[in-house]
Amino acid sequence: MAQPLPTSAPIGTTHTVRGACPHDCPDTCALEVTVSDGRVVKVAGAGDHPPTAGALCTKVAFYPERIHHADRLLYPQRRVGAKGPGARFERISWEQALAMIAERWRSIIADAGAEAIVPYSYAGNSGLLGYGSMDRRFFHRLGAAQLDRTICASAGTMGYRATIGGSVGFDVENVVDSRLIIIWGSNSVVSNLHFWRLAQEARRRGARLVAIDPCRTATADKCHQHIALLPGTDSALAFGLMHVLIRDELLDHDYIARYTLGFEALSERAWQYPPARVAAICGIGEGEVEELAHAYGSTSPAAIRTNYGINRTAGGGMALRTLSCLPALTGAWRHPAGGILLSSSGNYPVATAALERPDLMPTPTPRTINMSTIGHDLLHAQPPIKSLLVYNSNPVAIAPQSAEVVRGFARDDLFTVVHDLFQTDTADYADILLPATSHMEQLDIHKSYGHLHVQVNQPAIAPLGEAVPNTELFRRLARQMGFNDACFADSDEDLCRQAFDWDDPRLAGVSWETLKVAGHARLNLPRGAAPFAEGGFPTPSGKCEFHSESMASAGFDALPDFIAPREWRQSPLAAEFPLALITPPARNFLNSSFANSPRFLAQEKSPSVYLHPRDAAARAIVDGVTVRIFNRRGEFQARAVVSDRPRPGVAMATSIWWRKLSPDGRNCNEVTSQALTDMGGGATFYDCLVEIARAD
Ligand SMILES: Nc1nc2c(c(=O)[nH]1)N[C@H]1C(S)=C(S)[C@@H](COP(=O)(O)OP(=O)(O)OC[C@H]3O[C@@H](n4cnc5c(=O)[nH]c(N)nc54)[C@H](O)[C@@H]3O)O[C@H]1N2
Ligand SMILES: Nc1nc2c(c(=O)[nH]1)N[C@H]1C(S)=C(S)[C@@H](COP(=O)(O)OP(=O)(O)OC[C@H]3O[C@@H](n4cnc5c(=O)[nH]c(N)nc54)[C@H](O)[C@@H]3O)O[C@H]1N2
Ligand SMILES: [Mo]
Repeated sequence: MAQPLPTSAPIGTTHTVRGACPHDCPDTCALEVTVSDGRVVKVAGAGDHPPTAGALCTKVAFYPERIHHADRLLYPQRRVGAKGPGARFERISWEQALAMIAERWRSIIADAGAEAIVPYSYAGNSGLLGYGSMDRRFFHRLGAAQLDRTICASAGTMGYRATIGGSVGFDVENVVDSRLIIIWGSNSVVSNLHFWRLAQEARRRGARLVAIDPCRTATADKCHQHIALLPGTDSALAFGLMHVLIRDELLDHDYIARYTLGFEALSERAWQYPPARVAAICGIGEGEVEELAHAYGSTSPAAIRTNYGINRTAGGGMALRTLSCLPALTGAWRHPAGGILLSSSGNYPVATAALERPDLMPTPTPRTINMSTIGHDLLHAQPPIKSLLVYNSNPVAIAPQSAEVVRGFARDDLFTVVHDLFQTDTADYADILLPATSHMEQLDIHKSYGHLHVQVNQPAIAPLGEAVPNTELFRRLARQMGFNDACFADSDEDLCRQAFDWDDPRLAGVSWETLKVAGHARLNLPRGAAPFAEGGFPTPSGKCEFHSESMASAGFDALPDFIAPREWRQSPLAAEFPLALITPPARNFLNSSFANSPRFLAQEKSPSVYLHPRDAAARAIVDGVTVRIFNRRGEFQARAVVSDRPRPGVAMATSIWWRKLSPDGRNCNEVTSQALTDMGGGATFYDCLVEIARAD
């Protein structure tokens, strides 16, 4: 019934297998996995894969510890005590587990319809098979509710697409030749390490590096300049830059005339953002706006590397929509090392419909649940959610406004199935807990959102215990539910073959057969090229769209604008909760993954909140004391780090700790809100006012 297992090598031998890192990170590294006696003993970055260049982040370099962690889930289990922290489970067989799930789902479908069943998944595994293939087919065929996967990138993706047309940008390999690199709302050293390597090379060749971030991060430390704006004010800064570029004639009029749409209207809007106003909105100096605009307007090539850190406030969509106007104004796109990059994922000819089979869905199409409001929806959705299957995600730790999320998951009448490698905070609420393989135990095929290579992940070892990949879980569930459609019999290798449109010119010269042997291949896009030197944007007009008719007809502003954070520091709420809290990733965690590793917990020490000395002094907070971080939604505790890393008025707590491994049993999502972004229905994790006080 299972997939054919990789043949284990004879005892006493060592061999190396080509893998791909499946974590939700732009770098998608190529791995060399050394196996000895059926165990993974070493993981190294592939030297022949240009984006990886033989180097790995610390998390993945210690991967054998994660694979062979004593806490790996190895067998199906069912809960025997109460839901929640401390939940107890007992081993059952796969047959029992599948039968229990099918029986319960049949009765839910009979009573309330299949829409009462909700899949909850994100990118715990980012492989094309692991992320969305057999699982989607299964839920489509079941007629389950659909999940809108908005927790990370949907706002920025939509805003960027309005201007540029898709998730495309400069070829990251070209950035070594940039003269100015603006790292805008991204902490490359932590969350995009292999871009940082290229930026360092550019720096050695004479580039100037600028970081735009409310915190002086490890990345900002190493840049020539750091602009510490208030969270959620990026589009105001971008408009300030436009204002100066237009006022001081630092434009490429020829590029604008040929390859953009709506310049006049955009200029009128930019006119409303003189540097003095922008400085007041962003909490920075007027000179910083002027100086950055002049540097940007007079340095070529100039590259902007942005990321999703700026799409987590009320105006997160507009932030990316506005920023992405800049390179067309100065003609930065003319140069291979100029332009902007948010994500490169739109370059891949992924055969999404073949993988996911939306045609299996019933009509009318089942309802959609937004994953960013799962707490609210578990408590209030109508008709009610009766069952959840959680995989590739740990919502009890990572979803906003934990009090509602936890209350929702604790519902006695909710039937929850969790498939994971570990007993996460979410697993504590499972009725049935199923063991997942790691990527080193399964086959997969990968795109990337930070470079332009396709990769294969070959299984290195046999599945541990009775763990199965996501694909196999849903094959088994399909069989149990009596779904006979041929697509449920596809093997993982069949799925790999179906994952791309191999006839697309971007895959010219690459086939599944060649890729399987080589391990990785660059998309067939010209090296050293400037993709939009002569326009050709994937927008409806083919131009860079300052003015977007499609946004207007969808009910949005036809033009970019600045949208203030919902919890704005100048609002009445700010009197009670004067600090803007942001909760970006800790270096040693990947979202909540790795946050149960003794090694990385030791390195991160304890949940901490960074506070500027001025804000700390005003609250009699000294370095090292335990503080409460709170607002009307909830509170959590952390160790205070008094430091000038965050700018005054901003607090920064590294994320995402497991609740049950935190001293107070809670984490930073106690205070984050379920309010959504301006577009794309995204989460607003960094739109969060709090107060902080000593815990004693
Ligand atoms: N080590 C590590 N790497 C990761 C992850 C991880 O958890 N750990 N997560 C992965 C995932 S899922 C993602 S989406 C990416 C996330 O990586 P990024 O897209 O880079 O986003 P964040 O880490 O959320 O935030 C990046 C920086 O933006 C700053 N920031 C916060 N708010 C604002 C703002 O309003 N404006 C500006 N200009 N800056 C702001 C933060 O201080 C932070 O330094 O990284 C991936 N890589
Ligand atoms: N406060 C705050 N909250 C945030 C963020 C923030 O910056 N601040 N960042 C947000 C962002 S950008 C994101 S992307 C989300 C991420 O949130 P999630 O997508 O939930 O990511 P993880 O917390 O890493 O959890 C992934 C889980 O999938 C499991 N897993 C890994 N591989 C597989 C597999 O092959 N099969 C199965 N079944 N399970 C597997 C892992 O063990 C892990 O428990 O968090 C969001 N939450
Ligand atoms: Mo993310």
